[in-house]
Amino acid sequence: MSRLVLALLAATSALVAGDCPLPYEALDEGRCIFLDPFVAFNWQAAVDHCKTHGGTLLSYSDCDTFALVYDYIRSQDYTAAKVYWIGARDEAEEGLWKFIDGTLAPMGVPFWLNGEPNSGNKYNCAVMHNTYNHYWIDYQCTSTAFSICLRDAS
Ligand SMILES: [Ca+2]
Repeated sequence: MSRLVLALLAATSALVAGDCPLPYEALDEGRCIFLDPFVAFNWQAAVDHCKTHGGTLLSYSDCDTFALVYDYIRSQDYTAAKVYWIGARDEAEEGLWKFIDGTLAPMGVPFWLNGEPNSGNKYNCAVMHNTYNHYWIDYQCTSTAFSICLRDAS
């Protein structure tokens, strides 16, 4: 094979592989995603599940990531039909939504369903809910939902 073909093959495999360790898949050039459609967890167990797998429970505050994750969820019927945790909660102070790393989560549309969060101090964790086109709503932290972990590609 020519040197050019070999170079193209190398570049292609690097893009496709995304350097994501299993069970992760490439989300984009720099990030990996692991959606676990088999076991539902409460919020804290989902946080721990992602940590065990070297990642962080789904947390984002930009529309590009929302769109990528949305397309990923919607690409299969069985994943489109599920509810997924967001790594944000307002348990420490009602109404102050923070990600696991302590940064503030975005509020309002387009992340949250219009009018959400609206359920007060018994609903302190956020999910992407399939009934609401996977916009965020507040949810009881002790309920169960599915996990999506993100990590950087290596
Ligand atoms: Ca709350």
